[in-house]
Amino acid sequence: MSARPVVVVTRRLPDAVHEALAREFDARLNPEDRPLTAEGLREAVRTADALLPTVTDKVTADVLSAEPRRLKLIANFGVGFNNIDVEAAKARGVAVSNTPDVLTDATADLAMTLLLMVARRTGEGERHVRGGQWTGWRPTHMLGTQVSGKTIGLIGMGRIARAVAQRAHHGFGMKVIFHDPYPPPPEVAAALGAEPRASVDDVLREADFVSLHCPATAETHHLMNRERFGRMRPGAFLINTARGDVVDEAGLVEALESGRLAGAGLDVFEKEPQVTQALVTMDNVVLLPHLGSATEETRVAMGMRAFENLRLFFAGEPLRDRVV
Ligand code: 8YV
Repeated sequence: MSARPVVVVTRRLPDAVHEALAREFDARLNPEDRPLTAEGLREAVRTADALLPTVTDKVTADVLSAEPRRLKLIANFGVGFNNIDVEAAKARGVAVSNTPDVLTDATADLAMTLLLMVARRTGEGERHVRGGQWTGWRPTHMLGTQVSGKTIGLIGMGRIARAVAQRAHHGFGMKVIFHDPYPPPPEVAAALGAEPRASVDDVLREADFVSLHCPATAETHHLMNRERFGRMRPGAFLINTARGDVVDEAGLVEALESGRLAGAGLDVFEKEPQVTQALVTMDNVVLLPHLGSATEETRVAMGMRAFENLRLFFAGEPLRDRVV
């Protein structure tokens, strides 16, 4: 029997995924969940047939230049792959896969969670009760913003944005508008009650809630900058479950401090796990530690999807989720 492919798994994954990986491969697991250093990743490039990284592993051109290279596949745990220099991987003939579909619902649920939390001031309310400050019900206490009937503007209209549109329109009676350079077919948008707009700025001008659903690329870096915040409706809210790089956090702080924006709900940050200090002090900002896909069911499904890509690749079959 030929040796089984060596797969380096960078972080601790759910048990069911560990079991599947260990059954099929010479899986180098990380039950202690210690993040790999750049040198640890370079070592994996030299000694493993495949790498299963997460968003916390920066698979840079430098990491991929480690020689002699044994690595043939990077099976990313996550749909976003901005942690990987995919051009450098492609140039070296290293394939890359991701895990779409399986985290769509969980992430859309979290976008709605943030939207509701920030509109209804629930983080603030929680802190109020836990802090022992609640003196009793009163008609004008902690009034928030009504969600039902408002307009949500989606930047990007891929899988997750569509699932948000479904929830917002059919669940909360919201008007849904969106911009995407590669829009879905009109009948798909219509079924979600979603209307296209010609530009990001057109969405910003109209939306009460702007929710980001684009990938982090060179084009979307700081897409939401000072100028764009200035084009949002006064009193609008920003929701980000995409990637921190899409938002200029300094510009966001200014827009919140000036009162231009009423609030923000953020699951992702420019320099995770660091969070711009000014945001931490603001009561009208909800901050979550990158929990978009963090359900038991979804994290198992993501692991099994990465496993499926690994299995197909080493069986000589086409990857299900090829990135490059
Ligand atoms: C993951 C995500 O938690 O899939 C993504 O793009 O941001 C999250 O679902 C993270 O990327 C895991 O690597």
